Amino acid sequence: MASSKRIKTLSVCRPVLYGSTAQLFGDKRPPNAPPEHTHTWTVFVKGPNNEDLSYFIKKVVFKLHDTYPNPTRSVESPPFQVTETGWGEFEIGIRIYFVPEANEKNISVFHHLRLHPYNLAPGQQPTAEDRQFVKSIVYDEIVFNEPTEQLFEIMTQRPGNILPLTKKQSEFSKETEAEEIDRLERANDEITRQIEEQKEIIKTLTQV
Ligand code: SLL
Repeated sequence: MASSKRIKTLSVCRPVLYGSTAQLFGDKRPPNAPPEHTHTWTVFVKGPNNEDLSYFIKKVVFKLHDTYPNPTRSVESPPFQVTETGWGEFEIGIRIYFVPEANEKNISVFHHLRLHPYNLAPGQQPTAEDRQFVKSIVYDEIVFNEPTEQLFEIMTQRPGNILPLTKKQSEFSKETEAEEIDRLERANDEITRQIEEQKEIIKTLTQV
């Protein structure tokens, strides 16, 4: 019989996506939106193929900026997401609670809500579409080390314990991987530039 005993030799893991999508109002202004609001946005935790994660996630609590009424939003059933309108970007706290069988503490991540285009090459101007739809999504994996027997049973009854390599997903990973490499290369160039700049400064100082 399944129990809360832990299986010492195992870990089980599930892929998740968390992040946000945002859209400029344009002509379609929601009737109740305050005049200073410019965007509709959604922050979420979901499966890479939109699968239901509620067999191991009990609830997700999203902590919004204090300018929002009731900024702590607890979502107790899927979809684990909050949709709002607003004008500004801010850090959203995302706390994920697991089903009782897991006997695990909650985990907490932070997501920077993006409303404006980012990650553009230096000098690159955003297109109208870049401005209209902005998404910022992180791929992550939740790992249960030494799961309880009960959780192990729940997890192995479900498909998806092996990361399905669908076309969509591999494209997604490649896209984010390419963006990350790009970001690192640009950071590297910038640091090299700053080092050279500092070297020049030191040179002029030591010459005096
Ligand atoms: C900023 N530090 O200055 C951020 C704050 C606040 C976001 C962003 C509207 C809330 C409301 C809203 O978008 N708040 O009107 O209920 O950019």
